[in-house]
Amino acid sequence: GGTGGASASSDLPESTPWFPRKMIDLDTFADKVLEMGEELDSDHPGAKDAVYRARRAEITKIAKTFKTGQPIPHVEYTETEVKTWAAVFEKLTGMFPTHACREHQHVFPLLIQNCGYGPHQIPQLDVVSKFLKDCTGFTLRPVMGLLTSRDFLNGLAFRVFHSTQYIRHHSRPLYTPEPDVCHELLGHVPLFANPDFADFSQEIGLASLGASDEDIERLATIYWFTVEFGICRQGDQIRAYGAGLLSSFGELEYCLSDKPEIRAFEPAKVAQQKYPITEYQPVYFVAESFKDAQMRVREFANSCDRPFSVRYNAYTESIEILDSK
Ligand code: HBI
Ligand code: FE
Repeated sequence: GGTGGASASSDLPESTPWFPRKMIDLDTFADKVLEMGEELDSDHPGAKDAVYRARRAEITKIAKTFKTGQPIPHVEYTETEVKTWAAVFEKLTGMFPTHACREHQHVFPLLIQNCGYGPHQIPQLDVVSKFLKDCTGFTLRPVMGLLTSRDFLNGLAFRVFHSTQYIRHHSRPLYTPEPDVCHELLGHVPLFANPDFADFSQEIGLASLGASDEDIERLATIYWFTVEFGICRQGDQIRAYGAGLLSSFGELEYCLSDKPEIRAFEPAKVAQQKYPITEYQPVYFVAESFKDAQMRVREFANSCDRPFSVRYNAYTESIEILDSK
């Protein structure tokens, strides 16, 4: 017993999928990345560029060897990399005032002041992680590429966001088929500095711990339509808060146009929605507020068939199991 690892887990049904119980358990995710991890997919703009691939491998080595509690090593980005960042930064920051939600706009100047955001350098994950920790308790962990939905969502239960540290290929600064540091820093990071959004994200993470494969699929779909492609009502306007929108200048324009269909955010329905991953979304779901969205996700999580519930203890950075729900 003692640390709550072995003894309490014997109380869980045997069919319960393994899940992290302490922050250090996240160290086991480090080398479990999906496709485009070490080998780049063939339609990736950098696939045939040996220099790019070697550089990417150099940066992902940080993630491969990272351990809980260590500072995230800084990367000295090249001139080419900074130029790519600058192109994305200039394009997107021009659109934020008219397209990003107010929470994103509130935090962005603080990131410029405190974290080195600007066109002339790529902010360091370590600096950004410390800033987020002060704002909401969220931290960043470097990751080599795409994690499974289960691992990725499980991290959110600990208020941990797995972030890539490499940048897209310089040949197409406004395109990337996978997450990169532009997507993470410009799309995700500003929202994780908001307390209500942090709570909302952690709620999805907590629901994912020990969930069935079917429920993981549903939660990943809810994640997709909120944290990645969510829009929200603000006064008489609709604005973007999803990182996939805030980091794509084409879709950011499109999502607020009259082309896509817009529906109310009801998790049970959202969870069933099919979506394309290589085209603009035909459907978006509009949240009334992050607090409202969190309550709805909590209700949805209670309707899932997990025979126990969980709580995060921030003092011990560990998960407590509550057997009756
Ligand atoms: N892995 N590193 C990383 N970054 C993501 O944004 C990400 C992921 N794995 C799965 C995922 N996103 C989502 O599409 C959902 O499946 C949770
Ligand atoms: Fe993302």
